[in-house]
Amino acid sequence: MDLPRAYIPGFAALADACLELAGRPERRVVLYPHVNADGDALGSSLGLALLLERLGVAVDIIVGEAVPGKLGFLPAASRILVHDGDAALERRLTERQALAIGIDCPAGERLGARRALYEAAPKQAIIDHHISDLAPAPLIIVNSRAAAVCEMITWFQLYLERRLGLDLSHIDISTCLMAGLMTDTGRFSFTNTSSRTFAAASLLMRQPVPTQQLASRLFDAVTPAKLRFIGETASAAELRHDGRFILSTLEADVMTSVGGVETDLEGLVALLRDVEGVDLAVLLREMPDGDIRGNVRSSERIDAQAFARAFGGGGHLRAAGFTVHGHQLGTLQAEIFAAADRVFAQLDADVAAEPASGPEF
Ligand SMILES: [Mn+2]
Repeated sequence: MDLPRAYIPGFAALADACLELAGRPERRVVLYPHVNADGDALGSSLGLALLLERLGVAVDIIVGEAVPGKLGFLPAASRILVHDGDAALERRLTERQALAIGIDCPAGERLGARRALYEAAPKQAIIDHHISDLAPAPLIIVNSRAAAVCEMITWFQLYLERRLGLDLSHIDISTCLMAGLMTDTGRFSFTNTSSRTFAAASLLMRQPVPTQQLASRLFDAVTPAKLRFIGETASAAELRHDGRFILSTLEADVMTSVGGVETDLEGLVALLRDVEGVDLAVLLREMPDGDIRGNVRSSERIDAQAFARAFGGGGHLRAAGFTVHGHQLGTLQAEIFAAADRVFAQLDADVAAEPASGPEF
């Protein structure tokens, strides 16, 4: 397996900075995954921590909020420290961090309340795969073509193995890194999945990674609360425009009676969008403070972002959202239907205006 050459200078500097801390538990590497850490941010942090520890380097991982229940199964997840403003923890970390590494985020950004702690370290590094305008620097390793930071850490593992002449593979490392690869690629289906992603996955499979278990925990598992939300979302759904528009609502009392948490709501609007024939899906959710949160998803025929912008929100072309204050759910629903009427009237007019025959080849 060939290590992508572009990584080598960055990896060499990062390995130097880490390996000089080997055997010195009072001088530690501290990992900072982005706020609301997901499978890639946590999987790559845990994988890197376990990897460095095999080389005698002491590592801490500090996150911004409690590890989400669905990621609690990751090997060594219980050792993750939560930054909750505890002064003693901050002091301990400040004293012993020799190298702070931002994981899956650009420098300093998306670290929330941990930013000062990260910046207080004598040395900082970044490992990230988002598009950013970070200037290249010795300990800044950014590759926006990597599907996941877990892909980058897998190559870092191979780099260390070659440099040190060791086999560092371990089932726990592979499991953590595979979890992040699967998360950020939608189980190897998103367009970011490259031959390098599969090559990295192949390296991880030197160990018997329980891929089926990972897939079911990361993607298929449904909490009892989520099951109820799916039921409520489905039964409140209303289709219009020959089944091309779908709107559903979750009222505040449903949230209260089901008693679910934020992650139980993931995927609900995608469920609406996936209904056959749907081009535009909107889910409205009454928040406890009276605001209404709207999630918008669309097919390639419609601009979800433009739709959300009309209600003061924004996002991506196919996935967007908005929050409105001081509205009754019923009133907002009527406004959404009216906006959808305009969108589909325009769409139908555009289709009618197209030449009857397609382009000639
Ligand atoms: Mn990521």
